[in-house]
Amino acid sequence: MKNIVILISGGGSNMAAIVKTAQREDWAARYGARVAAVISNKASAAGLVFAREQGIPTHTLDHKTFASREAFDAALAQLIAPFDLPGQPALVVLAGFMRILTPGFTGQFQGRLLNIHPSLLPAFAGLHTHQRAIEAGCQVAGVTVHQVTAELDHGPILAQAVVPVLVGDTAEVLAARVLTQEHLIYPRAIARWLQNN
Ligand code: NHR
Ligand code: GAR
Repeated sequence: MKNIVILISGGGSNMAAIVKTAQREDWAARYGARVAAVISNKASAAGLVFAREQGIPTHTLDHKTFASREAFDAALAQLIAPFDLPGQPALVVLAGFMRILTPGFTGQFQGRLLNIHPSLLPAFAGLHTHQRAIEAGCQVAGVTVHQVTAELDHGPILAQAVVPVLVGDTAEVLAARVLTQEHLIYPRAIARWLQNN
């Protein structure tokens, strides 16, 4: 069985969309894959509650208790290790995960480390994407699923979706419009990745 390990920091709605799609489409039978664990860097992440309700093992790894990013990432890799089997490497999925990962970590999981970023990359890498798109006068915004590399929000693009920016949009309103697309394209991109890998 190929293990999918999902990393979150907050609401976990993308994680929930992936879990629900995996159930509905029976990814175990179709791809031999399952969501094996959900890891959060924040104990308060609402997504942990959903994951536990689904019977998925959860872990919290509080980055504030580590002296360096390297130490945090090493502990994160240790948590993933039991799911990372010889011949069956784990797929690691960032879903609203808010800690920048070190080159050591991204190198270890290169090619099987995915992220969803709420902008049309290469525009608006980094944070506060919706506010920046509105302030730039963009008429469209959107979301990108990409492979994670050492360089933030710059890995190969796997999927994108576009939404309009409407007159009067606030960052919150635009974020909600983008999020509905995230919930559609992230499960699709992961399913395609599973099919091809
Ligand atoms: N790590 C690498 N190496 N490469 C990427 O492409 C990554 C990554 C880690 C996370 C998600 C990303 C996004 O989609 C992601 C992509 C957090 C920050 C950030 O500045 C930036 C981008 C992303 C996630 N984080 C602050 C930090 O100091 C903390 C911010 C906070 O806690 O609110 O790590 O946008
Ligand atoms: C999503 O919009 C995701 O694209 C974004 O945070 C939200 C998380 O929602 N990710 C980033 O901004 C990464 N820096 P969720 O926790 O409900 O999936």
